[in-house]
Amino acid sequence: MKTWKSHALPQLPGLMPALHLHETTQQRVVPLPDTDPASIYVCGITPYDATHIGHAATYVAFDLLNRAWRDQDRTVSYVQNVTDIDDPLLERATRDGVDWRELAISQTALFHADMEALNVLAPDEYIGAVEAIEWIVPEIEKLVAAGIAYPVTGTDGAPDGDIYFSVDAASAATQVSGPDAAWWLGQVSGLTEEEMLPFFAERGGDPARPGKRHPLDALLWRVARDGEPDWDGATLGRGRPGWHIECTVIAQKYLPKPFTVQGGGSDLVFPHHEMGAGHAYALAQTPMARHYSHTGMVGLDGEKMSKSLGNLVLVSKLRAGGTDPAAIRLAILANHYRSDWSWTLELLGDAEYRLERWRKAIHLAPEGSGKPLLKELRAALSADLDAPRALAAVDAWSSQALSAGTASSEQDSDLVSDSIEALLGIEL
Ligand code: 5CA
Ligand code: ZN
Repeated sequence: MKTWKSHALPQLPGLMPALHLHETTQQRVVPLPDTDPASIYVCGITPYDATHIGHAATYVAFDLLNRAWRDQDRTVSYVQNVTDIDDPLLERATRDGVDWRELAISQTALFHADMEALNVLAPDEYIGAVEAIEWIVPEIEKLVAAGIAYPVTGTDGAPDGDIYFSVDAASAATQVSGPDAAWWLGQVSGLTEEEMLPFFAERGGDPARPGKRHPLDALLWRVARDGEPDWDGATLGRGRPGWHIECTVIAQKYLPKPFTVQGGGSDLVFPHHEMGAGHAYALAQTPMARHYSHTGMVGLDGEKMSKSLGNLVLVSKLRAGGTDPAAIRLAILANHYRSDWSWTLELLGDAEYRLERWRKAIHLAPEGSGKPLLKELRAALSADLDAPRALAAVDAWSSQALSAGTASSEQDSDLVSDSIEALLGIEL
């Protein structure tokens, strides 16, 4: 599928130091693998009610990582999906009386325009779940053949056609030797089964479905139902894939096994990334990713901003109202990517004021001020993408520039403006 267009990336003198990033499975900040190339998969949108500030914050966070890697002169492979077939998308299309394909196409286009406006570097591969079905089917067939996937039985005791991933069979099959040679339920999230159950029910799972071997077994293939779209499933019969296997297969098709970083919001830790890791391990006998990284949840008025709650602030609406997208990006960057935070008009107002100040200061760069600022930006971003610290550094630099009395230099202005653009994605 077509992706959006990246703005040109200024080249900076020198290199970003070694990167450290919080690792979900270890719950601490660790050095990132520094082998080239770097590879990242970030879970994309389900295309309705896009793009709200929570989505934008997640993609801006991983954009900082992408920019940091590029500042280390690394080659980066970036893959993102779009979940263009799923129950919530079908439900929304039915509610609004529109064709689900039209809804997905229009919302994906809106998302791309928002990403471009927010100066998020585009992924190399942007893949829809629908276009991936032909690759997904043989992978599910492999899991069935290996005894890791099974058809559930209906109330009459006969298989009803839906295929599930057996968490017990998968963890038993991955107990092979080696330093990281295993997957078990809880490897990614660190949750106990008891803690998993409510998340599973909330986030697309069906713990109470009769006929499953384990309440946390996840859907791999849903056979055709009346009134729902379906695709050729070869030996699986017509139907459509479950959510987690889509991302697993897309990531494994386009990225190394394992790839460097799996990213998404913290709402994806369980079950999505947990199950994805299990699927990947069962298919390739290697971990899905070396590193799991998750962003905090953005809220509005004390609640998570989410499509189901309907408490959304849309990037496109703000843009249509004349808000500068660089101010939206700055408002996002004022929060550390791992913290949960709330969108407020005050936050946007502060970002607009900050942007105006930076834009005034950029023409008055004190001589010799560019290099120290670049060094501090790199230090902040290499330490778990500390954008608030980077913003504070630019604020301090701006105060210095705006206080009269120092000779300004065009060379320093250029370096500061390139640094802010290349590392923070803010165009002055
Ligand atoms: N299509 C799936 C991933 S495969 C999905 O979760 N789609 S989504 O549209 O619901 O979310 C898109 C991305 O934004 C995901 O990475 C999700 O974790 C993140 N996200 C969703 N809501 C928020 C929020 N309130 N704050 C921060 N990130 C969010
Ligand atoms: Zn995903």
